[in-house]
Amino acid sequence: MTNNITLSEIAEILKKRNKILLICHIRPDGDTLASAFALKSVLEEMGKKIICSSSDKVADRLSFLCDDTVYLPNELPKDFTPDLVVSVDVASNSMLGNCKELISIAESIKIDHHESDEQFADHNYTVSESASCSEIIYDLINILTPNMSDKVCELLYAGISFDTGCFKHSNVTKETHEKAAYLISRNVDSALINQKLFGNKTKKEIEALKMAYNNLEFFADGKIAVTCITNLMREEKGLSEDDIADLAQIPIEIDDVIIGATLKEKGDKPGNYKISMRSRPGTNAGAVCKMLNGGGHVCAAGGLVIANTKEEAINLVVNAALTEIK
Ligand SMILES: [Mn+2]
Repeated sequence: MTNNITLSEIAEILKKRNKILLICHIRPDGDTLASAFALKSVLEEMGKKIICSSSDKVADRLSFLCDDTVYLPNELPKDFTPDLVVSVDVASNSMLGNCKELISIAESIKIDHHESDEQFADHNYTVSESASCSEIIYDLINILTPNMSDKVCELLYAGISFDTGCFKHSNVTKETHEKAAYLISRNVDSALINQKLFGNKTKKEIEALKMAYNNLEFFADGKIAVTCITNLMREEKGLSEDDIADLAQIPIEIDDVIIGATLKEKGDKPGNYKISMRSRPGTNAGAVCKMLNGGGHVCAAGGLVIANTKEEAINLVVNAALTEIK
Protein backbone atom coordinates (compact mmCIF):
# COMPACT_ATOMS: atom_id res chain seq x y z
CA MET A 1 0.00 0.00 0.00
CA THR A 2 1.66 3.21 -1.13
CA ASN A 3 0.38 6.75 -1.08
CA ASN A 4 0.80 8.57 -4.37
CA ILE A 5 0.07 11.97 -2.84
CA THR A 6 0.83 13.90 0.36
CA LEU A 7 -1.64 15.69 2.61
CA SER A 8 -0.19 19.08 1.54
CA GLU A 9 -0.71 18.15 -2.11
CA ILE A 10 -4.31 17.19 -1.32
CA ALA A 11 -4.79 20.59 0.33
CA GLU A 12 -3.40 22.29 -2.80
CA ILE A 13 -5.84 20.43 -5.06
CA LEU A 14 -8.78 21.22 -2.74
CA LYS A 15 -7.88 24.91 -2.82
CA LYS A 16 -7.97 24.93 -6.62
CA ARG A 17 -11.33 23.15 -7.09
CA ASN A 18 -14.75 24.74 -6.66
CA LYS A 19 -17.38 22.03 -6.81
CA ILE A 20 -16.46 19.03 -4.75
CA LEU A 21 -18.35 15.81 -4.16
CA LEU A 22 -17.54 14.09 -0.85
CA ILE A 23 -18.32 10.39 -0.70
CA CYS A 24 -19.02 8.48 2.52
CA HIS A 25 -19.02 4.70 2.76
CA ILE A 26 -22.08 2.44 2.69
CA ARG A 27 -24.18 2.43 5.87
CA PRO A 28 -22.42 5.67 6.87
CA ASP A 29 -20.94 5.63 10.38
CA GLY A 30 -19.86 8.41 12.72
CA ASP A 31 -16.33 8.59 11.32
CA THR A 32 -17.18 8.84 7.62
CA LEU A 33 -19.94 11.41 8.31
CA ALA A 34 -17.85 13.54 10.67
CA SER A 35 -14.94 13.46 8.19
CA ALA A 36 -17.18 14.56 5.33
CA PHE A 37 -19.06 17.28 7.18
CA ALA A 38 -15.98 18.74 8.89
CA LEU A 39 -14.26 18.98 5.52
CA LYS A 40 -17.46 20.33 3.91
CA SER A 41 -17.71 23.08 6.52
CA VAL A 42 -14.10 24.21 6.00
CA LEU A 43 -14.34 24.12 2.19
CA GLU A 44 -17.64 26.04 2.23
CA GLU A 45 -15.95 28.72 4.34
CA MET A 46 -13.49 28.95 1.45
CA GLY A 47 -16.42 29.66 -0.90
CA LYS A 48 -16.77 26.26 -2.50
CA LYS A 49 -19.91 24.29 -3.32
CA ILE A 50 -19.82 20.93 -1.53
CA ILE A 51 -22.18 17.99 -1.66
CA CYS A 52 -21.99 14.79 0.40
CA SER A 53 -23.18 11.45 -0.92
CA SER A 54 -23.49 7.90 0.37
CA SER A 55 -25.00 4.69 -0.94
CA ASP A 56 -27.25 4.48 2.14
CA LYS A 57 -29.37 6.81 4.23
CA VAL A 58 -27.97 8.20 7.49
CA ALA A 59 -29.28 6.50 10.64
CA ASP A 60 -31.37 8.84 12.81
CA ARG A 61 -28.93 8.61 15.71
CA LEU A 62 -26.12 10.04 13.56
CA SER A 63 -28.14 12.79 11.88
CA PHE A 64 -26.75 15.32 14.41
CA LEU A 65 -23.45 15.07 12.50
CA CYS A 66 -25.07 16.24 9.26
CA ASP A 67 -26.23 19.82 8.77
CA ASP A 68 -27.23 19.07 5.18
CA THR A 69 -28.63 16.19 3.14
CA VAL A 70 -26.44 13.20 2.44
CA TYR A 71 -27.56 12.52 -1.11
CA LEU A 72 -28.11 9.02 -2.39
CA PRO A 73 -26.24 8.68 -5.72
CA ASN A 74 -29.45 8.67 -7.79
CA GLU A 75 -30.74 11.77 -5.97
CA LEU A 76 -27.77 14.05 -6.60
CA PRO A 77 -28.80 17.51 -7.85
CA LYS A 78 -28.71 17.41 -11.66
CA ASP A 79 -27.04 20.82 -11.93
CA PHE A 80 -24.11 19.77 -9.75
CA THR A 81 -21.10 18.79 -11.86
CA PRO A 82 -18.15 18.31 -9.51
CA ASP A 83 -14.60 19.14 -10.56
CA LEU A 84 -13.26 16.88 -7.78
CA VAL A 85 -14.49 13.78 -5.96
CA VAL A 86 -13.10 12.90 -2.52
CA SER A 87 -13.91 9.70 -0.63
CA VAL A 88 -13.47 9.71 3.14
CA ASP A 89 -13.12 6.58 5.30
CA VAL A 90 -13.91 4.33 2.31
CA ALA A 91 -11.57 1.31 2.28
CA SER A 92 -12.62 -0.47 -0.88
CA ASN A 93 -14.77 -0.46 -3.99
CA SER A 94 -17.42 -2.51 -2.22
CA MET A 95 -17.61 0.10 0.56
CA LEU A 96 -18.50 2.68 -2.09
CA GLY A 97 -21.70 0.76 -2.82
CA ASN A 98 -23.79 2.61 -5.38
CA CYS A 99 -21.34 5.53 -5.27
CA LYS A 100 -18.87 3.39 -7.26
CA GLU A 101 -19.58 5.16 -10.56
CA LEU A 102 -19.26 8.62 -8.98
CA ILE A 103 -15.54 8.13 -8.33
CA SER A 104 -14.72 8.42 -12.01
CA ILE A 105 -16.86 11.46 -12.95
CA ALA A 106 -13.98 13.83 -12.06
CA GLU A 107 -10.46 13.81 -10.66
CA SER A 108 -10.60 11.73 -7.48
CA ILE A 109 -8.90 11.49 -4.10
CA LYS A 110 -9.21 8.69 -1.55
CA ILE A 111 -8.53 9.62 2.09
CA ASP A 112 -8.67 6.65 4.43
CA HIS A 113 -7.22 4.82 7.42
CA HIS A 114 -8.02 1.17 6.62
CA GLU A 115 -5.42 -1.36 5.47
CA SER A 116 -6.54 -2.01 1.92
CA ASP A 117 -4.92 -2.74 -1.39
CA GLU A 118 -7.76 -1.17 -3.34
CA GLN A 119 -6.54 2.19 -4.56
CA PHE A 120 -9.63 3.17 -6.54
CA ALA A 121 -8.95 6.91 -6.86
CA ASP A 122 -6.50 8.93 -8.95
CA HIS A 123 -4.80 10.06 -5.74
CA ASN A 124 -4.74 7.72 -2.77
CA TYR A 125 -3.80 8.72 0.77
CA THR A 126 -4.03 6.21 3.60
CA VAL A 127 -2.68 6.40 7.15
CA SER A 128 -3.36 2.95 8.54
CA GLU A 129 -1.90 3.85 11.97
CA SER A 130 -4.61 6.45 12.36
CA ALA A 131 -7.47 5.26 14.58
CA SER A 132 -10.02 7.24 12.59
CA CYS A 133 -10.31 9.00 9.27
CA SER A 134 -11.35 12.07 11.25
CA GLU A 135 -7.78 12.29 12.60
CA ILE A 136 -6.43 12.54 9.06
CA ILE A 137 -9.08 15.15 8.24
CA TYR A 138 -7.97 17.01 11.40
CA ASP A 139 -4.44 17.23 9.94
CA LEU A 140 -5.75 18.21 6.52
CA ILE A 141 -7.94 20.96 7.98
CA ASN A 142 -4.95 22.29 9.89
CA ILE A 143 -3.18 22.75 6.57
CA LEU A 144 -6.24 24.38 4.99
CA THR A 145 -7.07 26.90 7.71
CA PRO A 146 -5.50 28.36 10.85
CA ASN A 147 -8.96 28.73 12.43
CA MET A 148 -10.89 25.56 13.09
CA SER A 149 -14.49 26.53 13.85
CA ASP A 150 -16.37 25.27 16.92
CA LYS A 151 -18.57 23.18 14.67
CA VAL A 152 -15.58 21.54 12.97
CA CYS A 153 -14.05 20.81 16.40
CA GLU A 154 -17.27 19.07 17.49
CA LEU A 155 -17.48 17.00 14.32
CA LEU A 156 -13.85 15.87 14.50
CA TYR A 157 -14.17 14.95 18.17
CA ALA A 158 -17.30 12.92 17.36
CA GLY A 159 -15.60 11.11 14.47
CA ILE A 160 -12.55 10.23 16.54
CA SER A 161 -14.60 9.10 19.52
CA PHE A 162 -16.92 7.06 17.30
CA ASP A 163 -14.17 5.02 15.62
CA THR A 164 -12.30 4.36 18.85
CA GLY A 165 -15.41 3.22 20.75
CA CYS A 166 -15.00 6.24 23.03
CA PHE A 167 -11.19 5.87 23.17
CA LYS A 168 -11.46 2.24 24.22
CA HIS A 169 -10.18 0.27 21.21
CA SER A 170 -6.59 -0.81 20.62
CA ASN A 171 -6.37 1.52 17.61
CA VAL A 172 -6.05 4.53 19.95
CA THR A 173 -2.67 6.26 19.85
CA LYS A 174 -1.00 9.14 21.64
CA GLU A 175 -1.96 11.31 18.66
CA THR A 176 -5.60 10.28 19.07
CA HIS A 177 -5.60 11.65 22.61
CA GLU A 178 -3.58 14.72 21.70
CA LYS A 179 -6.04 15.64 18.98
CA ALA A 180 -9.02 14.97 21.24
CA ALA A 181 -7.36 17.03 23.99
CA TYR A 182 -6.99 19.98 21.64
CA LEU A 183 -10.63 19.66 20.56
CA ILE A 184 -11.77 19.57 24.21
CA SER A 185 -9.63 22.65 24.87
CA ARG A 186 -11.78 24.32 22.21
CA ASN A 187 -14.84 23.73 24.42
CA VAL A 188 -16.24 20.69 22.67
CA ASP A 189 -18.88 19.17 24.97
CA SER A 190 -17.35 15.68 24.96
CA ALA A 191 -19.83 14.22 27.47
CA LEU A 192 -22.79 15.33 25.37
CA ILE A 193 -21.28 14.04 22.13
CA ASN A 194 -20.40 10.69 23.69
CA GLN A 195 -23.89 10.40 25.16
CA LYS A 196 -25.35 11.02 21.68
CA LEU A 197 -22.96 8.47 20.14
CA PHE A 198 -23.01 5.72 22.75
CA GLY A 199 -25.83 6.33 25.21
CA ASN A 200 -28.87 6.49 22.97
CA LYS A 201 -29.99 2.94 22.37
CA THR A 202 -33.53 2.25 21.20
CA LYS A 203 -35.68 -0.48 22.76
CA LYS A 204 -35.23 -2.48 19.56
CA GLU A 205 -31.47 -2.20 19.84
CA ILE A 206 -31.70 -3.49 23.42
CA GLU A 207 -33.77 -6.40 22.06
CA ALA A 208 -30.93 -7.04 19.57
CA LEU A 209 -28.36 -7.01 22.39
CA LYS A 210 -30.42 -9.54 24.35
CA MET A 211 -30.54 -11.76 21.27
CA ALA A 212 -26.78 -11.49 20.75
CA TYR A 213 -26.06 -12.36 24.41
CA ASN A 214 -28.54 -15.25 24.45
CA ASN A 215 -26.93 -16.81 21.38
CA LEU A 216 -23.29 -16.64 22.45
CA GLU A 217 -21.30 -19.82 21.90
CA PHE A 218 -17.79 -20.55 23.13
CA PHE A 219 -15.00 -22.56 21.49
CA ALA A 220 -11.32 -23.38 22.13
CA ASP A 221 -11.67 -23.38 25.91
CA GLY A 222 -13.50 -20.09 25.87
CA LYS A 223 -10.85 -18.28 23.82
CA ILE A 224 -13.25 -17.88 20.90
CA ALA A 225 -16.77 -16.49 21.31
CA VAL A 226 -19.32 -16.27 18.51
CA THR A 227 -22.83 -14.96 18.34
CA CYS A 228 -25.04 -15.28 15.28
CA ILE A 229 -28.31 -13.67 14.27
CA THR A 230 -30.26 -15.17 11.38
CA ASN A 231 -32.93 -13.43 9.34
CA LEU A 232 -35.57 -15.63 10.96
CA MET A 233 -34.46 -14.71 14.50
CA ARG A 234 -34.38 -11.04 13.60
CA GLU A 235 -37.76 -11.03 11.88
CA GLU A 236 -39.44 -12.93 14.74
CA LYS A 237 -38.61 -9.98 17.00
CA GLY A 238 -39.56 -7.39 14.38
CA LEU A 239 -36.01 -6.04 14.15
CA SER A 240 -34.51 -4.31 11.13
CA GLU A 241 -30.90 -4.72 10.00
CA ASP A 242 -30.21 -1.27 11.45
CA ASP A 243 -31.44 -2.49 14.84
CA ILE A 244 -28.76 -5.22 14.87
CA ALA A 245 -25.97 -3.04 13.44
CA ASP A 246 -24.07 -2.48 16.67
CA LEU A 247 -23.23 -5.90 18.09
CA ALA A 248 -19.61 -6.37 17.04
CA GLN A 249 -18.09 -5.72 20.47
CA ILE A 250 -20.19 -8.15 22.49
CA PRO A 251 -18.15 -11.38 22.15
CA ILE A 252 -14.75 -9.72 22.65
CA GLU A 253 -15.86 -7.95 25.82
CA ILE A 254 -15.96 -11.28 27.66
CA ASP A 255 -13.12 -12.26 29.99
CA ASP A 256 -10.64 -14.78 28.46
CA VAL A 257 -12.03 -14.39 24.93
CA ILE A 258 -9.26 -13.47 22.50
CA ILE A 259 -11.24 -13.68 19.26
CA GLY A 260 -14.88 -12.62 19.17
CA ALA A 261 -17.13 -12.77 16.13
CA THR A 262 -20.63 -11.54 15.42
CA LEU A 263 -22.37 -13.16 12.45
CA LYS A 264 -25.44 -11.63 10.84
CA GLU A 265 -27.37 -13.18 7.99
CA LYS A 266 -27.95 -10.63 5.25
CA GLY A 267 -31.58 -9.66 4.74
CA ASP A 268 -31.25 -9.41 0.97
CA LYS A 269 -29.02 -12.50 0.66
CA PRO A 270 -30.23 -15.41 2.81
CA GLY A 271 -27.38 -17.83 3.56
CA ASN A 272 -24.81 -15.01 3.40
CA TYR A 273 -23.45 -14.26 6.85
CA LYS A 274 -21.59 -11.01 7.42
CA ILE A 275 -18.82 -11.37 10.01
CA SER A 276 -17.58 -8.69 12.39
CA MET A 277 -14.48 -9.92 14.18
CA ARG A 278 -12.58 -8.41 17.08
CA SER A 279 -9.40 -9.68 18.74
CA ARG A 280 -7.09 -8.92 21.62
CA PRO A 281 -3.63 -7.49 20.89
CA GLY A 282 -1.32 -10.30 19.74
CA THR A 283 -4.07 -12.02 17.78
CA ASN A 284 -4.79 -10.95 14.22
CA ALA A 285 -8.48 -10.69 13.37
CA GLY A 286 -7.52 -9.15 10.02
CA ALA A 287 -5.55 -12.30 9.06
CA VAL A 288 -8.48 -14.52 10.05
CA CYS A 289 -10.93 -12.44 8.03
CA LYS A 290 -8.63 -12.60 5.01
CA MET A 291 -9.44 -16.33 4.98
CA LEU A 292 -13.13 -15.43 5.21
CA ASN A 293 -13.53 -13.26 2.10
CA GLY A 294 -12.67 -10.08 3.96
CA GLY A 295 -9.95 -8.30 5.89
CA GLY A 296 -9.39 -5.26 8.04
CA HIS A 297 -7.30 -4.07 10.94
CA VAL A 298 -5.29 -6.32 13.27
CA CYS A 299 -7.85 -6.11 16.06
CA ALA A 300 -11.02 -5.29 14.11
CA ALA A 301 -11.95 -6.89 10.81
CA GLY A 302 -14.83 -8.21 8.77
CA GLY A 303 -15.67 -10.94 6.31
CA LEU A 304 -18.42 -13.02 4.77
CA VAL A 305 -19.32 -16.72 4.73
CA ILE A 306 -21.99 -18.49 2.72
CA ALA A 307 -23.63 -21.42 4.49
CA ASN A 308 -26.81 -23.49 4.50
CA THR A 309 -27.28 -23.26 8.24
CA LYS A 310 -26.29 -21.05 11.15
CA GLU A 311 -24.21 -23.93 12.56
CA GLU A 312 -22.30 -24.32 9.30
CA ALA A 313 -21.58 -20.58 9.19
CA ILE A 314 -20.29 -20.61 12.78
CA ASN A 315 -18.09 -23.64 12.01
CA LEU A 316 -16.45 -21.89 9.07
CA VAL A 317 -15.64 -18.88 11.23
CA VAL A 318 -14.41 -20.91 14.20
CA ASN A 319 -12.14 -23.07 12.01
CA ALA A 320 -10.53 -19.96 10.55
CA ALA A 321 -10.19 -18.34 13.99
CA LEU A 322 -8.49 -21.48 15.38
CA THR A 323 -5.51 -20.86 13.09
CA GLU A 324 -4.73 -17.74 15.14
CA ILE A 325 -5.13 -19.40 18.54
CA LYS A 326 -1.74 -20.52 19.78
MN1 LIG B 1 -13.26 5.02 10.11
